[in-house]
Amino acid sequence: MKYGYFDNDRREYVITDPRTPVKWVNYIGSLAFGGIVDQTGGSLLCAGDPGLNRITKYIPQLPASDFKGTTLYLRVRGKDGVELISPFFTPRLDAFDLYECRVGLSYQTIVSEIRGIRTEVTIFVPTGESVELRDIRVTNLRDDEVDVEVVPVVEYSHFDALKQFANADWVPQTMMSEALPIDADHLALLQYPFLRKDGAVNYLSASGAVSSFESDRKIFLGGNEYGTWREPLALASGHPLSCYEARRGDNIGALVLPLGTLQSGAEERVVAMLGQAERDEIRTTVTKYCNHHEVDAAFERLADFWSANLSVFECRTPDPDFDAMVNVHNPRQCYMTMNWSRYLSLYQLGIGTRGLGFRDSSQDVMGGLSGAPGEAKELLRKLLSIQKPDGSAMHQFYPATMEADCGDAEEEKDNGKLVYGDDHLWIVSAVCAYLKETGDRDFLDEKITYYDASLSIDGRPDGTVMEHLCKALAWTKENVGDHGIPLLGFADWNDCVNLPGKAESMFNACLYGLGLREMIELCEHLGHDDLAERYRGDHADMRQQVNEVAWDGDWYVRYFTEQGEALGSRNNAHGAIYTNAQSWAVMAGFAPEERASRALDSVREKLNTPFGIKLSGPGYNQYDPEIGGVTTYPPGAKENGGIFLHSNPWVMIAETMLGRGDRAFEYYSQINPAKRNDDIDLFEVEPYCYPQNILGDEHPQFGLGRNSWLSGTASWTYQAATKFILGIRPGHDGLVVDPCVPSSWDRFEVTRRIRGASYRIVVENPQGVSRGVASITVDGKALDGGVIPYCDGGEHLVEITMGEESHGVVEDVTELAAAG
Ligand code: IFM
Repeated sequence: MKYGYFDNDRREYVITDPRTPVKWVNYIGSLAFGGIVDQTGGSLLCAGDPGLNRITKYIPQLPASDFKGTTLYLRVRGKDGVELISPFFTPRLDAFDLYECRVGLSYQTIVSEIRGIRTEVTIFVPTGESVELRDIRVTNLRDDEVDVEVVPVVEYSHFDALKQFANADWVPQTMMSEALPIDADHLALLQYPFLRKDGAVNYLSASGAVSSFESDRKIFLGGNEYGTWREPLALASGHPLSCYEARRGDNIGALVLPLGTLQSGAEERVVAMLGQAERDEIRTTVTKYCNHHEVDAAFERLADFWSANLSVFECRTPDPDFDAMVNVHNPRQCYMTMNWSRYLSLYQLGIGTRGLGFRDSSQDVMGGLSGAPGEAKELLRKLLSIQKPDGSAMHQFYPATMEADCGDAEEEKDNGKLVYGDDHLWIVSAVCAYLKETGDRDFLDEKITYYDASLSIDGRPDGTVMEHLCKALAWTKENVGDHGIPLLGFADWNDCVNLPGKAESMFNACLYGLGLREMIELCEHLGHDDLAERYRGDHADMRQQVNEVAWDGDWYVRYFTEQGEALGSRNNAHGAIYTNAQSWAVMAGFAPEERASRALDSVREKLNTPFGIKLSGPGYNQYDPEIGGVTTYPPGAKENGGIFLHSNPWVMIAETMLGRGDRAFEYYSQINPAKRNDDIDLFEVEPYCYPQNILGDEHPQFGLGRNSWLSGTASWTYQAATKFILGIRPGHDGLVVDPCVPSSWDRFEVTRRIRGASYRIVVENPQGVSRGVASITVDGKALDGGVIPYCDGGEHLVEITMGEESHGVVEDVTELAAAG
């Protein structure tokens, strides 16, 4: 460990050195109000729309030594005079005796001790509210008494995050501050752009009395514009702040909150509040949280939410790093991606043309739905409402307005390529996953409108959810190219391979195949035999087509250009093999057993590295407009031969389908960020969540992680670990048990809560196999087959013995292929 460690009992990661290689962040609140908080207390907050309702000015591109968005000072008067302390390390950067940033479940607690003053601050957003609370406790560890003032500071952004940087006269001319008395002791310092003065405004307030405040950065820093955050002259002087209500300028909020005299050993508490609300609501919220019992109760509600969320799947295996991720950090990341999509992180700043992606959110639903099925269903409804009447989908939507667009494909409007060929297909798997988890069959009959921007929402055509799914499959069936493989459109999952004209995509073929498998299962469950039969036929047709045209000898090709050239083929000097064509051919049930293992062996031989599996290789080494955005990256970066983590769990899943548990687990472990905790200077990003990508071995910085938190990696690694490695996955008729684990594991346990019942599943592996279930008992009774029927509530004990004599494998890839 270098910068911190996992505290599994408290379900936290503890950062012990604030000088992490890059900022390490956590999420608080939700897209409705919330954002990211870093390990030095900086926060990027927004409400509803990160591009158009930004609250704090957090500029990730500035050096890590700057404070960003929010910070805290203490002004301490002791026997040696006035001292300034920054308990969050930045901006003063003084050496600490103790520093602990506890990265918790939707909260961050920063504890620091410096020069005999201990500060503990817990930062969180009460569920469903539009205010960030900073619960601050200061303890005097010195022998002598001290006088302490606490000074929370926020630097505001203009609500339009892009304008903030684009117009340096208009923005400051419009920014206003105003002091709003709450009662005789309390005030809220408001901040708003002039044009919004009658709407929701930002405010900074506190549970303690405010002795003075500042709203203008220049006055606070002093020094005629050359003061610094390290030594703001207005604070260092020891005098009260100016109490200036700015009518233009660079707005900040700074409150001086006197805690009075702290005797040796004494502790005082004050809560700072940073919120956004209509003026007449501010008083209610501030008054509420002036009562510290309300603060404690809000924190407990948050803890209860997370206990319930995480209790749906808890495991105990021989690998503590696996357990830490599966029990806490991975489901937390799944929940955050389901909420934030790719809208706001240190790397994706929600500005301009990035909304919630159809494909991204569909996949996020699959990872987040077991812990939060209600939120997952809401998101599914939104996604279905941006599916078009023809079955294809808009690429993304903006949740504040529910307007949708086609993302980068808008550029190709005139060339008739407005569609990403994969988007609509993801919803099939997402809805089926939701149905398997919840058994909510009524959802299939719910009517949801299709997206047509030319019509008002009330005038749009609608269809049942089942019809939406059928239309999605039908669109792909009807839109194939010269090889009988589905059209690529502007792009498929790999956003940045953009081939002109009627290029075809093996990924879309496989995603279609998986969608068909899901619909076959669903129709069988519903007794829709004719439809099931039709989809079996469609699956068989596409399977045959893929195997006829896309097998390249040792692996499947990835694309066909309009001219019929195969990409991802042995004949290509660059981009000769792509991981996804191999893993997905197996997941779709298209690859016959021999080709499946050959294709996955090729991935291992050509693309595997100690830090993960590369997306493709070798990397393209110059820009080629005919191939698209992928060639704008140097070899080894991102989609161009980088280790794009999202595609790694697909290989794990495919390996489990072949019963190769040792390999699946090796692939799991090599990208497990918890395992990078000891070589973290190379990895750089947070060890408690998955990054989107790691630089590949063609890049000089091989092993460096980038773009942490908001990635489909979260959902798919969680699914790979829980449903395929541990092999406990919801089916329509019961809980399927089909573990595929390292042969060295002799035992593991899972507690799965689903549909109102709880199953404690104890798995013994006396023969050291990877896959195969020899026997199952439920509450002492032997079970035939590998599906535990859903029980009507209660707690149940499931005992499983793994062994060669398998009857747990219910959807083996070759069986399905044979059925096709
Ligand atoms: O699949 C995409 C995703 O939608 C956005 N980030 C990159 C991925 C791979 O290109």
